[in-house]
Amino acid sequence: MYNCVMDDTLNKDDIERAARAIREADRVCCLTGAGISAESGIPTFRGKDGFWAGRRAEDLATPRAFAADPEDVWAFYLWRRQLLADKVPNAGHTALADIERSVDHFTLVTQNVDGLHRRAGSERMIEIHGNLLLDRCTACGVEVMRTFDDVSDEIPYCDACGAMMRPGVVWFGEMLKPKDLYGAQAAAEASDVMLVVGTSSLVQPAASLSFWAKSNGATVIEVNPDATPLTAAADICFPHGAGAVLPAIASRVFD
Ligand code: BV8
Ligand code: ZN
Repeated sequence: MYNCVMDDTLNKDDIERAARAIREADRVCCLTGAGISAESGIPTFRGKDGFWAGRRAEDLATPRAFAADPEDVWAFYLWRRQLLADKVPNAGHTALADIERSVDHFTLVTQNVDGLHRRAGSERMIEIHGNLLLDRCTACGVEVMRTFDDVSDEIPYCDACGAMMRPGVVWFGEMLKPKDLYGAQAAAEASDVMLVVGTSSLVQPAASLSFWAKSNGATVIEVNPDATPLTAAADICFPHGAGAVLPAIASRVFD
């Protein structure tokens, strides 16, 4: 029995419909965004606290910003790494990991770079925008996964070729890794249920995954307190936080 305290504002019939759709699905794809980590205390991109030193994250997460002032952008990512160091997965992350264990073909596609899904136990997942603790060489592409204890205050240099390292994330204006993008597209297009949690559905190509799933006949379930460009196309909408909705759904998937 999955222990979950039902939030009495949730629509119980919709919870039941969503759980049944997942239970009966052969393939489930889940797309998450910054909103699922909001309840772990991590600022979302477009929320009121999505700024750093008065500037928008989106203006700093670009190759142009890094080329113009690598130290400035490095300091931004260092701040985000330090912010993340004492954060833990919340009930929404944990519920997704539990649902993954009860579904034969479950693929989690996350836009988040905070690593909280993996720490919550998710395994079959694609981090399509990279990972905050990954450093990548600007020249030879060598990647080094850091721990919170060995992140460098200064920009590190590649052990293999001596070139400057950079954060191992996908910046605005950069291509996603083809294997990640194709894996995510395949999972979305093959899904019977597309669970979309905590994303404004504004960033491409991630946001298109939900519409591709829909056009291939998937039942689209959206979990987001705010309306998004996906809301009108979703089959079931939960205008609530992921931390309440996902455990409620998970508790009914198992019963
Ligand atoms: C690409 C890693 C093509 C970095 C991120 C000009 C040139 C090239 C491309 C473009 C261009 N103009 C536009 C584009 C496309 C661009 C794009 O989509 N821009 C947007 C802003 C319009 N996309 C790209 O650049 C992508 N690459 O297109 O390449 C190309 C082709 C040829 C040659 C070269 C390139 C790359 C996009 C990846 C960018 N990197 N992250 C880092 O983290 O520092 S994206 C960044 O945004 C994060 O990953 C974040 O997750 C993601 C999406 O945002 P959300 O996750 O949705 O977060 P947001 O704050 O927006 O929303 C949170 C939601 O949660 C809200 O709706 C809120 O209501 C909800 N919420 C709040 N609390 C809760 C909650 N929900 C549930 N529970 C709660 N408790
Ligand atoms: Zn190198």
